Amino acid sequence: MKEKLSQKFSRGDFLRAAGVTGALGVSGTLLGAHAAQGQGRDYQGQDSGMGGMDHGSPKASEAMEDMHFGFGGKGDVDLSRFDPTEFLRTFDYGEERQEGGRTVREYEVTAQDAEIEVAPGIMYPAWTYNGQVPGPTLRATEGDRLRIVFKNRGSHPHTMHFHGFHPANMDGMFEIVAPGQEFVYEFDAEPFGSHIFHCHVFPLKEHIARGMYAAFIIDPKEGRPEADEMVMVMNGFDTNFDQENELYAVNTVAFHYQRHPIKIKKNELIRIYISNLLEFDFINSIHTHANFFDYYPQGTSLEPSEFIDTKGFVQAERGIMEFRYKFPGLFMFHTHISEFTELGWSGLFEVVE
Ligand SMILES: [Cu+2]
Repeated sequence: MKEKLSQKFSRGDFLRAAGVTGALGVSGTLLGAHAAQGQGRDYQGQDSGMGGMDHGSPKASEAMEDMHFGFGGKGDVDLSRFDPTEFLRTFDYGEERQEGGRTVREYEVTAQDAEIEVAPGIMYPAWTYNGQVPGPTLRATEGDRLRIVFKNRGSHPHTMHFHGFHPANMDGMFEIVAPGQEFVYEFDAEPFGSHIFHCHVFPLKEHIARGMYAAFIIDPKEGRPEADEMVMVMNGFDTNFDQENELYAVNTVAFHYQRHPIKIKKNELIRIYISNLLEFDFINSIHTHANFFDYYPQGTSLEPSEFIDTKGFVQAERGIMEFRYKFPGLFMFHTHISEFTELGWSGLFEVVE
């Protein structure tokens, strides 16, 4: 039933459900609603972007609420199943132990089919690592020995293909793991950087579009400066299987960080491990409002290569963003591809003193 509903929902339906007439109107409305909440004011006096309506009437407020939550449905997803706010700062360091004088980290990853909620009321039949999309963010330090016990409990063959150095037989390319089978990947963590892993079974685009990807962070031995760290995986979902995405997001749930702004502290160093796993669309991007960030391509250097406020990404491109906000308040971050913004890839930082 749920699957049927999601399959019927097209890209155009999302736009119509949201009442979208133009990019500015929608962004203004969303931001206006949140700004009003954040500052304890009501919607009156905010530029709602709803030309021709009496902003002060209860009906208008209701309409605003509808538009605000209208993106992908009313209300919220079931956060007890997957909460993108929690995912943001969750790192899986595996089970750590010493073997022959070196650090070994053992991880358990299970492939499984799972219905995931990608927008309020919109279910998607995903193929996942550990029942979630993105999969767990695996993290280690350069030089650690990694052992990843991969169990395929899904209905299709899968693998784990890590970006980084490893022997040919650990590439997750030829060692297809059939349903019910297991495979143990073992290799050294190198080079340090902001990496990814994903399934490499063909048809590749389906295995990726279904959700088989995650971030893979290798820290430099000397570490990086203390920061509030988070992971953002840019993705999208083709809910009616027409090889085109109906909605877009960071960390899966459309508009999640719009509904639940990311709280950060004024002047604190923020570090984001960001990657693009979007399928079907060739390019994605991130733009931070009222700020610029240091950017480290692939995270393989300790020196930033750019100081920018917008960065484009092809598929599998990733890096590290570092910045601080010097003013308190709500600041939008979103892809600068306006169409994707309106279909879910948009959020807010809430900078507090
Ligand atoms: Cu797969």
